[in-house]
Amino acid sequence: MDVWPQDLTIDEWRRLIDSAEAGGLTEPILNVDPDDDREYDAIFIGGGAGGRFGSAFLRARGGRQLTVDRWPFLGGSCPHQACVPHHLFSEVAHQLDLARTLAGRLWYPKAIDESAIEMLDIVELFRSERNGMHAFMNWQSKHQLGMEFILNATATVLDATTVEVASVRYKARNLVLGTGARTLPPDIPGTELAGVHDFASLVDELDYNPSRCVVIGGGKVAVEYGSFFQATGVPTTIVSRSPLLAGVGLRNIDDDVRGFVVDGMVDRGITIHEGVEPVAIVGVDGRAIGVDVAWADGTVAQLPVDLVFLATGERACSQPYVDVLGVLTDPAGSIKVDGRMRTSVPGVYAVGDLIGPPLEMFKARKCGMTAARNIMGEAVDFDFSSYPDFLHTTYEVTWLGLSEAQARVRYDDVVVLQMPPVGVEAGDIMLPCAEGSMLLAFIAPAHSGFQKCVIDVASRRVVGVHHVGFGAKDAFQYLDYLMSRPEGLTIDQLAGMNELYLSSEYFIHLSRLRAGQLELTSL
Ligand code: COM
Repeated sequence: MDVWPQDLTIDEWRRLIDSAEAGGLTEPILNVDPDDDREYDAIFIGGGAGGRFGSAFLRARGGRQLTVDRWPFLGGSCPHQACVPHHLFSEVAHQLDLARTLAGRLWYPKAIDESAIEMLDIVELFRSERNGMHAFMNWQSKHQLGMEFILNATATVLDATTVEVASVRYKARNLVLGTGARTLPPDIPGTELAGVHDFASLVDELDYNPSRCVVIGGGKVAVEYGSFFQATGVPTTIVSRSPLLAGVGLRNIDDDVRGFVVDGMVDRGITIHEGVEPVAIVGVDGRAIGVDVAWADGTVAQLPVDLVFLATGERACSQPYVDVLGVLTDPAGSIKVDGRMRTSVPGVYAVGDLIGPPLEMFKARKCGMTAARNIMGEAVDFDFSSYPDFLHTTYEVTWLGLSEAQARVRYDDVVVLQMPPVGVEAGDIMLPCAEGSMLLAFIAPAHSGFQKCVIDVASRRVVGVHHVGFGAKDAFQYLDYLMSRPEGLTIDQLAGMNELYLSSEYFIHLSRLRAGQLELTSL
């Protein structure tokens, strides 16, 4: 259907997307300007975060783009299966944890009604409402950003300048590939059984309330979804070959943060088996009923399940471009690009999860923007080797820069400002009581979080910040900006900032308590 002449409202977009998802609309949704005879500067294959932001930027620079997506909406997996449901589920985990922790105090009921908590309700809430977000993105992309796009249709790349969509060939000066990555299942029998899910199939397909879950994996996704499952009353076991949160991409997590987080998960009832090998998912009548796990001493035990959650990493969907264009990939299958997002094939760019880790939204969006700027004649690089990072358990965990251990290797003299201070137990003081944890500080101080700022004494520069609590993501976005300036951010500059809260996630007050020292010491 041709929507170019129509000025669809957000509600009309939603009905269109609903219809496409229900199978009522099977034809492509065409939003292509018939009166523009300019050649496309770029065709974006995939309208996720990278494709959408790249397209918006290229348009804003006066170029002409076409964006194609197999789904009937722009925005990609982030609002459909990944970041948005993840944030919803993590907020649910946080709220449930708060309700349980504060039960019987103030206006909180003596106990929360555990029978009213159903994981399926939350998944269905997301599933039933997500098209509202998709509708907005379509409306914004067309109405406000002036993008041309074709949705609900597969793009077939024929060569470096030609793409076929629904039997029509479109030519462009450049291609921008942005079709993401998919879960790489572990190489064990049984991953095809019913009841085995990854983050994507969980939101698309879950149709029962699980009663016991095994999560396979030890990284962010394992910890985040495991915490959600446990919080919704599903007893959860995490099985991981390596120690939890110790993968390469998580190397900057501070040891004290990791300890606080993992201990907190165990306190909340999650069973964690590290250094074990999942060897098979076992099924009866096509449905998973157990996970066979081998311990280091060779013994194998079966963990009973009705939900197995795969959090074993992702692999870029690069093969079609290798086959047709011959783009070079790394050993993990991610497309190789330079700092300008150029692949090994002239005129072909790649962005987002397709080029490998980190699989983060900011990176995808800025990759798209970088490709667009280069296509439009600017020579700009995007360096994402350092960035602020986060995960959720029932807490929000944020980190940026070096861990204390890393800093001690790199610098001769390092001090830390932390709360609770070294030697003080979490429950012994009502701190850090950062944003969003004041009630916890007064009622359950051990739950009020942890924070640490790492400083190089010689330069007085902040080289790492770490936070477990709530609401610190905002702070860390700005701290990242300040710390990554060539001149960095010193304890003295932090001490001069104006805090809006007593125990700020910016570490302002802790810095001010120490910045008077000419020879810095830890706090
Ligand atoms: C994120 C989708 S929810 S996009 O980056 O806005 O396109």
